[in-house]
Amino acid sequence: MSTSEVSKPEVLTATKLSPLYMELLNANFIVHDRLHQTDPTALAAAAPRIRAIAAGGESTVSAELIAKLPALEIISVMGVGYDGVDVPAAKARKIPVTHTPDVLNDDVADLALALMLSVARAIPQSDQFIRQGQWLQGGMPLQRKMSGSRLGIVGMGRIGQAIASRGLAFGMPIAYTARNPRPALPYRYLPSVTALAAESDFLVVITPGGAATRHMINAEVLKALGPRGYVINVARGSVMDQDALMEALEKGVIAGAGLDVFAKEPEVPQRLLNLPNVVLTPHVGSATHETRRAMANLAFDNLKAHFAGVPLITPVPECR
Ligand code: 8YV
Repeated sequence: MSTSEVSKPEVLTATKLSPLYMELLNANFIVHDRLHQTDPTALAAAAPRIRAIAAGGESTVSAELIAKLPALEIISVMGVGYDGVDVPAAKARKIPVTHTPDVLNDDVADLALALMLSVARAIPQSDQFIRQGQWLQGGMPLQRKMSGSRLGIVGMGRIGQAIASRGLAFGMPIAYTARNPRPALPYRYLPSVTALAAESDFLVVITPGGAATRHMINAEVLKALGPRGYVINVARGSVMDQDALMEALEKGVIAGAGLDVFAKEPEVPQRLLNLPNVVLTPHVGSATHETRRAMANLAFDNLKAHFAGVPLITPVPECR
């Protein structure tokens, strides 16, 4: 080990991370890649020197893992969501958690609108229609108009607001539900997700994951959305009762769904794949070169700030 390596902080990666984040970590730190999963004995040996955990938005960082790392000083998540991190356990040790808000707002909002249009206008089916030569036999069946229809947003944080502003450009009346109303915003607040669903044509879910929102979109909400309603999930799979959703789609309780997130990724049940009225994407809300680069930089810059002893750039709200 060279002299410069000796002074480099040691970092554990929580799960397989983006190559863009890994590149920065490898260039600046001594990285123990998923040692807790691959080699617990080696982890025990390195643990007294591990000062940081680098994680992704879907990573799990349990209280048990935190407890195994006596020198842990910071957890930096490359992702806006950090529902997999046991924040209370980190806070109990005064270990800050950081995430990457804002830089992905546009991409996730763009994908929400793309899923809305895809499911309402049957874009994947239209593509298949041409490729399979069906156009030669006649035109595509008519589809559903999106512009001007009612947009309901579950969660009015930064991404929710980016979705709302896009909805305005489509002439959509906008309502939302959230933990707290935001009177400064020009959108109608409804106190319950069921009430919001009843008044929406497109119900877009962009609320944090975790215990507080688990199965928030359940059979009752889907029933309220009704047979002309579409549900779009760009949040976390845990927010949706996936069994209730499949049943609602099969029975025509709702018109369709656009899903970027699933209960047990990367597994998607065959029952969901069999449905014609869903459009599926593999958790790609923030997956553009530009945004993933910005996320990796921000996740790394938080670690850099910590080790330089300067204020963290984007600690999670609980750690501010
Ligand atoms: C990514 C995400 O999948 O930001 C989040 O919370 O779920 C996604 O943007 C992930 O974080 C990439 O590491």
